[in-house]
Amino acid sequence: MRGEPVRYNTASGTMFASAEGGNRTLIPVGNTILSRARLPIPPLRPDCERKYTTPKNKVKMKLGIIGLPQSGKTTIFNALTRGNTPTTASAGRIEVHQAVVDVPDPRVDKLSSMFNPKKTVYTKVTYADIAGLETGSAKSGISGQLLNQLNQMDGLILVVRAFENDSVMHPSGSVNPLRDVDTMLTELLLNDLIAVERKLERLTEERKKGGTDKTLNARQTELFEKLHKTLSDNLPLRSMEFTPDEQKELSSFGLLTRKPILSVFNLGEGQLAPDAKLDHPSVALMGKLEMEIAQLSPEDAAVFMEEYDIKELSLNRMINLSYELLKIQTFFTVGEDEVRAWTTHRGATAQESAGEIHTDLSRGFVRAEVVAYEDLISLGSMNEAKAKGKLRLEGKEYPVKDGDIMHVRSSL
Ligand SMILES: Nc1nc2c(ncn2[C@@H]2O[C@H](COP(=O)(O)OP(=O)(O)O)[C@@H](O)[C@H]2O)c(=O)[nH]1
Ligand SMILES: [Mg+2]
Repeated sequence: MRGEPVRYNTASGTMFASAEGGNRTLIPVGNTILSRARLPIPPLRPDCERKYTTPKNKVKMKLGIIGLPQSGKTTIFNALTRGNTPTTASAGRIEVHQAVVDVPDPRVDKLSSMFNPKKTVYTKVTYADIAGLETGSAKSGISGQLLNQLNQMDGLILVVRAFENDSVMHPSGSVNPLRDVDTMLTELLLNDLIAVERKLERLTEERKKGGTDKTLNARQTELFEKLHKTLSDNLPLRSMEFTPDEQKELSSFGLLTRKPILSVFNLGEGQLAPDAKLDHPSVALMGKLEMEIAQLSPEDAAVFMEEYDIKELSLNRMINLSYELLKIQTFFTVGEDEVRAWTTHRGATAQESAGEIHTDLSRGFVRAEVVAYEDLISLGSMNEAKAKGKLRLEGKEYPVKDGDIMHVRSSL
C-alpha cells in the first residue's frame, strides 16, 4: 500500500546549475609574502591575480546515494542540497540528480574571521541521487545502467530505512534496518562476485586459445582468484590491501565493494539509532525532519531548531563522515582576497597538492610556505607565526598534512 505521494515544487534547474560548474576559481598568488632571505625565491609576476580554470585530473569526491526503494534516499539528498527533488519514484527511467555540497569546516570559519577575505570557499563533495532504477528490487542483480553510474562514484552512501510509516510501503513488507543493511551489502558483494567470476572465465578462455600475453594472464588470474576468495568468504574487497600495481590493474574494473561506504540510518522523529555493529562507519539522522529544516530560511531554521531543541544538524556530521570516507585531507590557502579549503590525497606531496590549485603551480613549483593550522591559530597571526619560526619553507617532496596552510611559490 502506498500513501499519497508528497509533492514538492521542483527547482532542479537552479539547484543543479552549479553541479559541474563552479570550476572557475580565482587563485590568490602572493597574498602572504613571507620569505626567508637565504632561500632564493623568484620574483612573482606582476599580475598577482589571474583567473584560471581548474584542471581536470583533480581529486574527485563523488558519492552515490544507494538503498532500497522508499528508504529516504531522495529525502536525504534534498536535506543535503537544500533542494526539493520530488520524492515520488520515476519508474523505469534512470535519472541522476547531482549536487555539490560544501563540507562544513570550523577551521575555515576561523581562518575567515582572521583574514576577513572577500571570499570564503569550503571544500566540496558531490552527491548523486540515482533514481528510477532501484537496487535491491531486481532479481537479476544490479542493472547495467545503474552499475555504470555507481562505478563512477568514489564512495557510496547507503540509506537504510528505520522510520515507521504505514503509508510508505517497504519492499519487504516490514521495517528492519539491520536486515536491510545486510540485503544491500550482499547485493553489492554478489555483484562483484559475478563480475570477478566472469573475468576469471575470460582469462581461462584466453589461456585455452593461446596467443595472448601469458605473464599478464597469469598475473591477472592470480589477482582475480584472490578477489574471488575474499568475496566467497563474504568479505568486501575494501577489506583487502592492494599493491600499487594491483590497484592500477583494478582501476578500470568496476568493483563496488572496493568503494568506501557509509550507512545512514534514516530515523523517524524521536526514534533512537539502531544498535548496529557494522564493518564500516554509520550515522543516524531524521531524514525528513532534516530535509524540512534545510528547506527553511536560515532564520526560520534557527527558530525551529531552538523550539525542538536541536543543537546541530546530523546532516553536517554525515557530510563530514562522507568526506573522511574518501581518505583525503584538507589544506588551506589564506589571504585578503580568499580563504579557501582544498582537498588532497593523504600522503600527497606539496607539489602534487599545488596541482589541486592549478597545474601551473605544480609544474612551476619552487617552494611552499607552510604553517600548521593549530600554530597559526594559537599564535594569532602570520607575522607572529613567522617570528616564532612556525612558518616553514618546504620543498616539492614535503608530505602535506591535514590542516596545513600553504602558500605556493611557482616560477610560472
Ligand atoms: N516519516 C518519515 N517518512 C520519511 C522519512 N524519510 C522519507 N520518508 C518518506 O518515505 C517516502 C520515500 O522517500 P524517498 O526519499 O522518496 O525514498 P527513496 O525512494 O529512497 O528516494 C516519502 O514519502 C518520504 O516522505 C522519514 O525520516 N520519516
Ligand atoms: Mg528517490
